[in-house]
Amino acid sequence: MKIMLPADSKMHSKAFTFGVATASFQIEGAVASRLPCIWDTFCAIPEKIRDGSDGEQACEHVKLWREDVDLIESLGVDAYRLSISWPRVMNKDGSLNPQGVKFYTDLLDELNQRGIKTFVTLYHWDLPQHIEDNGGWLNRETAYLFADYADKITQAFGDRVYSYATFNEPFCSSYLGYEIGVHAPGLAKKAYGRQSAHYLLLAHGLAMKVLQKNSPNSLNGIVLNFTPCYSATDSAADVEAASKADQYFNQWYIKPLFDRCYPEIIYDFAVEDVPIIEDGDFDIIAQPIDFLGINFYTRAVYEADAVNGFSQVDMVDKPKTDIGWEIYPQAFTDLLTSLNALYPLPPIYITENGAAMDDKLVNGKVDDQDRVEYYNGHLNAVNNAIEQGVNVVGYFAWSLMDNFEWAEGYLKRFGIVYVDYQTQQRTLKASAYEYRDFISARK
Ligand code: GBH
Repeated sequence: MKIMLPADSKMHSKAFTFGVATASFQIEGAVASRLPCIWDTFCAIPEKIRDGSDGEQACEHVKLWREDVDLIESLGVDAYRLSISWPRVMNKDGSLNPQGVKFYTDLLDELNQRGIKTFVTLYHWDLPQHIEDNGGWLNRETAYLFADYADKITQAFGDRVYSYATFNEPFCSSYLGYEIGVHAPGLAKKAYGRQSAHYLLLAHGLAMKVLQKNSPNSLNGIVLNFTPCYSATDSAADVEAASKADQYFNQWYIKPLFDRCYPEIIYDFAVEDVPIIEDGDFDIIAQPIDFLGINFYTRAVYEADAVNGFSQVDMVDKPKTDIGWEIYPQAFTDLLTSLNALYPLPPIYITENGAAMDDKLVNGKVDDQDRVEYYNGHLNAVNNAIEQGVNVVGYFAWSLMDNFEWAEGYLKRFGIVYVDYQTQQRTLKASAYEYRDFISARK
């Protein structure tokens, strides 16, 4: 199996950026050299993480980062997307922690020296625990603390960063973390989900202003995840259900960025579930962005539900990855063309796309042909969207290497590089070789 695009694809041009992505908590380890964060706390609650694991070791990236930069370079990618651990770079009193800052400036310097573009996400879910203890994303004050963190860290980084994203997937923080409680901090109330989403978006807007002031030459934006919603049948009720699910899970996070309001499903809410929104909030949220990051993994199918309005249907007998997510590349094309029709989008980077597979290391090799096929199908889906006029300018594979997969612990492997957690040895999988060859074949 090869990764192959049509010969005339725009993605064959060197102007298109290819990269690999990671996130701080999922790879760094070295928890003792930073403040505790909500994921440390969450991992300590029995039953929350499927294998009972935590971020204590992970990929020991803080120790092995030089080796990991070699690894990234060996793939021949144009860019590396990483996230900054807020609890590693800031002290409780709001001052910068020089040791934590040095870790990232050394890393960024090394990447820059090797001509690898740096895509930095300021928040990939690891909120300092002392801020959660003060209400976390249910406290409006946290949005201002985030803007202050953005201010200090971007000044410290100077011109080292090619692109900043404020947040990774506010949906996951608000819905998974505060509404259904399967992610940190593990709270479960609809009103919490909606309120935290609003303060996360407010924090994005406040931080965007800071980024444009402190780092006007970098490409600044946000990363959103989308799970496109399809209706189980053509019945009006199911079509309506899919539309409501789409408003709730997807449009909720993008519509305010452009249209200065939430989707109309907000009018279905019970009074106590409607978030507190202050005058002027939408003007802050809708700061112009230089790029939009889109993370895509799978789609979801919905049917009407008398109680909840919509409920997800399991796609039995359909191809799935080993984490149970349906493999449906057409949804990627549909997503990109529909967003392009709905909003005046800036250039788009696909900031994550990938598959979890139960990889096995056999005689020093991992023959993950199913993952190669996933990448081939999804890169072609992106190419189809580009052909239909969508301005996608970059693509990042999730992930550089196997890592801590949140509530799934270390059981699910998303890497194109295999990690043996006993020895911390990294081994390129077949998908890494195919991705490398595909990238190097560009004109
Ligand atoms: C991303 O989250 C994260 O940014 C990254 O840290 C993580 O490792 C990676 O993806 C893999 O999970 O329940 O079948 O409807 C993605 C989160 C994935 C949430 C798809 C919604 C819907 C699947 N999204 N999921 S399903």
